[in-house]
Amino acid sequence: MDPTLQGVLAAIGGFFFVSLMIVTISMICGENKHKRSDSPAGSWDPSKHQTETNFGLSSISVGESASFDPSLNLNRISMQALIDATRNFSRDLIVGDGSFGLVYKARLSSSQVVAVKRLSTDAFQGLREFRAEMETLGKIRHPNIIKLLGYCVAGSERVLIYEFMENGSLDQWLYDTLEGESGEVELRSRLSWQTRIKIVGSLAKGLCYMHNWTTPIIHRDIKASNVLLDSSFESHIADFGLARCIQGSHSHFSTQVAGTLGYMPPEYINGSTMATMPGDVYSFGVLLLEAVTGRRPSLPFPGDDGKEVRLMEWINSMVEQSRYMEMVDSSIVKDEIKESTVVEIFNIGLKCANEKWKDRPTMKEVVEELDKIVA
Ligand SMILES: Nc1ncnc2c1ncn2[C@@H]1O[C@H](COP(=O)(O)OP(=O)(O)OP(=O)(O)O)[C@@H](O)[C@H]1O
Ligand SMILES: *[C@@H]1O[C@H](CO)[C@@H](O)[C@H](O)[C@H]1NC(C)=O
Ligand SMILES: *[C@@H]1O[C@H](CO)[C@@H](O)[C@H](O)[C@H]1NC(C)=O
Ligand SMILES: *[C@@H]1O[C@H](CO)[C@@H](O)[C@H](O)[C@H]1NC(C)=O
Ligand SMILES: CC(=O)N[C@H]1CO[C@H](CO)[C@@H](O)[C@@H]1O
Repeated sequence: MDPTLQGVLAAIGGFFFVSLMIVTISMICGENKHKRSDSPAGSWDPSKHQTETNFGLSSISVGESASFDPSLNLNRISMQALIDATRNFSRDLIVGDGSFGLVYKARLSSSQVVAVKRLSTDAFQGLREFRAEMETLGKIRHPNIIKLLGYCVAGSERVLIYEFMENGSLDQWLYDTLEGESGEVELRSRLSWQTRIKIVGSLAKGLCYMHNWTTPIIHRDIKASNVLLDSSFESHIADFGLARCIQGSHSHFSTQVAGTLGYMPPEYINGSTMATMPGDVYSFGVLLLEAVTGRRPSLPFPGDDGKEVRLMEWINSMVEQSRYMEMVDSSIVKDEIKESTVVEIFNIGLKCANEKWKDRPTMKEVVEELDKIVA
């Protein structure tokens, strides 16, 4: 081809490409600007029903039964009300420290006790988390999923307000230690076998609910610190910062690295950007096994021969030798449990944590199996 003609063609092509880029970019920006002026919160619009001061929660009229309501009305609460409720974000009221900000226990003027999560202001991550929580949690209501009660947007501040969980996270119950009077370190508490099964069973129900939509909600970060416990030790799933809605049975790819080591299914690890229902099932299985063994999946520990071993490896080798009872957390009183039940529970966990995602059960099947055992 004539080099001059080639040059002209290249120039024309380049011109069109650049124009297309400019149009696309201005469209995206325009859309964002439009959204921002409507509602600082994201793509849905709570501003229509905002009330700055009324936080009596009477406007959330959703029953205990599962219901999906995209127009669910969250309360917008003023920064002043939050400053009053948290005594200007007093350190004494801090109950948790997540990767995106501190969590405070607060009492609103209505005398309701809530958890206030103040997202770090500078980080892009904080904004992402805010949006993700609003877009998922803000729309769903289920007894085993933490209730988002309201939010606050003030300047660069983003704050989320949740129902308060009196018994903190499962993580704290399994691993937090207290120093006794004479300096000895002991576990803060001992969860009984029954309590652990209740925690795992109610968690399964919450996950099942999330997966049961035509556009399922994938949590992607099921782990012990994201399982919050109320006064009767029912689970409430928290932290939807990484959650994704996916269409049908397709997996969703995103640019965000998902999950926590130890709970992450093998198929996520190469392209660590997937979100699938079987992925959540895997994490659930690991969590179940963690709950009954009291061992962290993310932290290798010395096995029989003194060599470091990971939770899943250890369980697999113990199962081969049928040493189920020995795997149960040593703080559980063994006389109170039947070996056959222990075996069944381990088998459910192992089926969920199967390396091959196609062989994992659905959460619906898990709920049914757990119900059979508990019954
Ligand atoms: N609604 C709540 N009621 C009581 N305590 C809470 C509540 N929400 C969070 N917490 C406490 O704050 C801690 C931090 O929560 P958060 O969800 O911010 O982070 P995380 O899950 O620990 O970490 P990451 O953000 O990395 O997943 C929790 O582990 C829990 O102890
Ligand atoms: C609240 O705390 C911030 C800094 O932590 C301080 O600048 C501000 O003056 C305090 N406000 C009140 C009302 O105490
Ligand atoms: C799943 O959703 C259907 C339709 O909304 C509902 O009838 C069913 O009870 C749900 N199942 C579970 C296990 O949540
Ligand atoms: C991950 O990558 C390795 C090599 O890069 C490959 O052998 C393995 O099959 C991959 N695993 C999955 C689950 O795709
Ligand atoms: C350790 C702990 O905080 N346990 C609490 C769990 O919830 C019940 C009901 O509120 C409390 O009585 C326990 O003290």
